[in-house]
Amino acid sequence: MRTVYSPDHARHDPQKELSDGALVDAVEKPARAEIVKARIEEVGLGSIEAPTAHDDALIARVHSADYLQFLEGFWADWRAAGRDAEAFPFVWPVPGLRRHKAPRHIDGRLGYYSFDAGSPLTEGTWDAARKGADTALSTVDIVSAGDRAAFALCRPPGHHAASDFYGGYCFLNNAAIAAEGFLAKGAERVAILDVDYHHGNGTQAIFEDRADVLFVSLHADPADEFPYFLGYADETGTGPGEGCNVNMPLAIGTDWPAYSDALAAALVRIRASGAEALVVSLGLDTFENDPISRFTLKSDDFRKMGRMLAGAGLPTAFIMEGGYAVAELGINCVNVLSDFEEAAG
Ligand code: OKP
Ligand code: ZN
Repeated sequence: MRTVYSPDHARHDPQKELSDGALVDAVEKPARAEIVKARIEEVGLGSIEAPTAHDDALIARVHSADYLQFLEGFWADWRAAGRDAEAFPFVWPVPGLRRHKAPRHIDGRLGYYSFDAGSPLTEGTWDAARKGADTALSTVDIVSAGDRAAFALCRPPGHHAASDFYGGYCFLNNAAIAAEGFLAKGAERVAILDVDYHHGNGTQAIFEDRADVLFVSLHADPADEFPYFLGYADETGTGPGEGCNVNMPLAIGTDWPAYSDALAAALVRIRASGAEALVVSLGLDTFENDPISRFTLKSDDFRKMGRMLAGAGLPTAFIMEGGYAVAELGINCVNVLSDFEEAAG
């Protein structure tokens, strides 16, 4: 399987994040991508290629023009305000306040375009995220040209980013952009399967009123886990998208037997949808030793996951989401991909 990777992911290199009542060492850091890349090389999964440049058209289908302008220009605005540390928002337009226009002040703008204070914005964030979108779109090109699957080693991740706000370490929604890529190549229906431990609230929000993209997500129950305010089972889609959003919240401590039951049900939904292409939001943070998560999948279970995903029989773009920097991250990620490939034949 071919991997698309850009060293520019490391331009997003946050030092600290706000978590558990303190500024702690950042969890979403460059080492994550390097651990995965090293494992791909070690097992010889396939070539590792630079992304090709794509224009903004498909990104602009997913994100609003003003949000993209905010992200691209943020660091210059932040510097102009006399700041040079990593940026964190601290005030948000929750219900009861008004979100009718972006304020002029940089702190107001930060809160307007975000949903959490745990996602540092840095000097290189835009460049890294923009290259991540190219990375995702390049895997769509590879799959559309005939490969059964390809892997986008994106960093930072994307599935928490909605059309006009960032959060959960995510700035551009790479999986949503990939889905738009498959639609632009002629697919009438695309499925996104999100196996990250956290609910992909951004992806859901982007597609919840649409029938052309089915979103199916397995994740920790939001009553107990980030992002807390989306990801419940009764969110089934709105308007024309009614029935095209499927949330499967799972209990803290979920192990492979329970997880694989849910995954089998998710794959039944995807097969029944008539999707012509599959985007997998590949988070590896369901692993038993993930530093911030609380499911109990073992390294070998990721092989079984890869085989089950291959059973969907669809052209597949794997988009890296979460999964944090432990030594097994590379093993677990490549276990999914290599067993997918073996099972897909
Ligand atoms: C991003 B992805 C833990 C803080 C966790 C946010 C987690 C974002 C996960 N003390 N903060 O879905 O893996
Ligand atoms: Zn996650």
